[in-house]
Amino acid sequence: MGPPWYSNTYFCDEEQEPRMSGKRAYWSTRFGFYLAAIGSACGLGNLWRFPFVVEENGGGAFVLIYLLAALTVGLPLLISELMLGKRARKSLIAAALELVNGKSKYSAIITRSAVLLTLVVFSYYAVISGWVVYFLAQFTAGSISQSDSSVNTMFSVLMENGLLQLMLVSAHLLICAVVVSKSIQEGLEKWVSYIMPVFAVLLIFLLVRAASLNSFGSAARFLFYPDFSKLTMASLGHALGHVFFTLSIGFGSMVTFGSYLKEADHIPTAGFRVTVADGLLSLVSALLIFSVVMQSASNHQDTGLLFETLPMFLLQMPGGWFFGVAFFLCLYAAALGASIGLLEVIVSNFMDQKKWSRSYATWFVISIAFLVSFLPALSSSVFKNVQIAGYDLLSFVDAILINWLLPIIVLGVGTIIVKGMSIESQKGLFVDVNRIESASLFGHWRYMVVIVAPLIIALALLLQLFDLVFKNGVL
Ligand code: ALA
Repeated sequence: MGPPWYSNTYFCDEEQEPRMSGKRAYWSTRFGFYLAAIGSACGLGNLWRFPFVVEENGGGAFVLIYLLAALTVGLPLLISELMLGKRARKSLIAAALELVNGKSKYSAIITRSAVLLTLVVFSYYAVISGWVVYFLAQFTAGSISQSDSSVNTMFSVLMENGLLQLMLVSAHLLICAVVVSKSIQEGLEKWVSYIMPVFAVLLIFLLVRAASLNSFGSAARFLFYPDFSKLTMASLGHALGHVFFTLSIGFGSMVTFGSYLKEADHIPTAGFRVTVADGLLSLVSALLIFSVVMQSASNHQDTGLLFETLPMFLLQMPGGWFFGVAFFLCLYAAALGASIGLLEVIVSNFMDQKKWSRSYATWFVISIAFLVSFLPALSSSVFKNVQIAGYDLLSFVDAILINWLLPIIVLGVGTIIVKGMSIESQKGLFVDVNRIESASLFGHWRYMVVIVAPLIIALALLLQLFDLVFKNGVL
């Protein structure tokens, strides 16, 4: 049983394990596809990462650049990845190699690096998901009280206890493994399709409550009034990195999602809706979190921003315990949906490449991810004195993965798609004969992916390099 869009005949393909047979399953309803794709895109990137990246980059001007980057670079590249998946109906590595008849070393290197990057991101994401599990458990047990110091102490205890963090990571990885090894249709979309709409309603409700705080106006001004003097040379790179991370571009998850689209589904519309939903969620989350941050006198920043501020706000509401449990439950569902989207990519690539069974591939990947997670999980305890270029270890891992490696991989994958696929097949996948405007949009899309996106990514990387070399005194 499930919501109306989750039918018993969810997939048209009757194969038990579509990937093993080379056949692909399809979404039975379009709405189901959107919820699953949005569920994979929306997650900790929107609620946990976006607010602290905005704070680091000074607010409104950064938000404006982020939104422009999402529409001009993120959306066109998201469409490319969906196109590749829909055309090849395979996972990233196999789909990209098929484009070049398996002959390009460049394609093999780029796509394998993308899957490797996804594995590292999945592992580091598991650490933050573990923090969510911790707060969910604290709220459920009623061991969190309505005071700033209680919330801060709780967060500090978590930060200082590396073993606890590793246990939380294990719990999260175990849940992901069980869901993914049970196969995609039973795992991924069912969870997402239940919880994401509830989360959206809860966030809007919390935002309405936050609108009564004195700080709401200042938060709105901070987020929406662009003060360009606050930007640094690295801000464009931070905006792009976050766009790719939050839309799950460059990880291959959108290639996997594209492979499940039906023949009649219009890819640009799908990409546009996912981008808009993801952007709205980020803006709502940031407005909520900054209203709360600006209301309290204490200083919160960096990766702890969400966890140090929101619990207190929730507790101060009538029925605070209930809202705390509901919020962290929904946040965990979002984190799980995104984690499963990432894990699915790694597992399906191993299945396609090595012909491993789903279960073997899942447990293999989970074991590696657990080992990789040690570094970020212990960054605030065992490695707390390690500082690299002014970053603690967790922030450094985050910056290297998202601001540097991800844009490079995205550029590589985008190049494979636009060069490897003939213009005729791109047109066939992009244009919907029933929509007159889609033929002219095709030219704009090509211009964005062939010229604008690569130039902006290259410029962002160059500016970040200048920032690193001159501001941090490398030279
Ligand atoms: N796109 C996922 C998120 O934003 C990874 O959390």
